[in-house]
Amino acid sequence: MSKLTVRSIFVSDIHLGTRGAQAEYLLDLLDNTESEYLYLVGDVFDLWKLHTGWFWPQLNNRVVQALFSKARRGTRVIYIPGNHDALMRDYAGMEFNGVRILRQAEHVTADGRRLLVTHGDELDGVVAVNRWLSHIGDLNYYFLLTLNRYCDRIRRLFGHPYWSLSAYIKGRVGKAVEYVRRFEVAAAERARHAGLDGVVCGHIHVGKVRDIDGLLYANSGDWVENCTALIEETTGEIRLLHWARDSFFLISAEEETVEIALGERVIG
Ligand SMILES: [Mn+2]
Repeated sequence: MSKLTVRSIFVSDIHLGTRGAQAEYLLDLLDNTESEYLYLVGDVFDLWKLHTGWFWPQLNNRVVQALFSKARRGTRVIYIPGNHDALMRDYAGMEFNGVRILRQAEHVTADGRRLLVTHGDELDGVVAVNRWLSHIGDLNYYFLLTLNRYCDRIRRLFGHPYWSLSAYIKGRVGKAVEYVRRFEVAAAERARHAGLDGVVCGHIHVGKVRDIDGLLYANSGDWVENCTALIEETTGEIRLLHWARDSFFLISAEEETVEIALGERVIG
């Protein structure tokens, strides 16, 4: 099967090391795509979990191997650590097996736009309502991820594709919606101050491509709740890809058989 060939791929917030990481879907993306650039836009590893509940299945090693193998075969792999893997920021400027580590980057698209690539946690101070709320948010976050996992397991049992409970709840909570909006505006402002044409970031687990007062705002989302990535086409156009929903390679062939099987069970 031929691979999806694009100019660039941006992924972030994979949170390898937690049970919530959807490594299987990410591996599927890496195996079925080819690109000139691959940006890892932070929170690739969840080092906050190193001391409590570190979860590292064999699948995670395959993800890491897939990244190195892409670098070996000529993809320019750039790793910009986030707040959950901030330890890796100490290695900014260095290169490991062809993977370049940077604090932030400037990406020039095929159509000449200059984009700031950054994880986005540096905006927390600008955006957060208050510190107390952000701690509550973090507790909620891990709780929701756990709930999400059980929800997904039950859905799988009934043959439903992956769906994120926590993403659903977040989308409907007023405060969270307001937080997202403020984050997006602050990120775009940052690009404007740097004299650039837009920003590519992650951190808030809400994948999106939108225009904010003439600036491009692009968020690659996450691989815990939504399984999204940003791709840059050879024309320079940037789009959000929902890999768990739209992946021809993973879902489409399976879904049909599942439905038939369920149908038979209902009739029987
Ligand atoms: Mn983050």
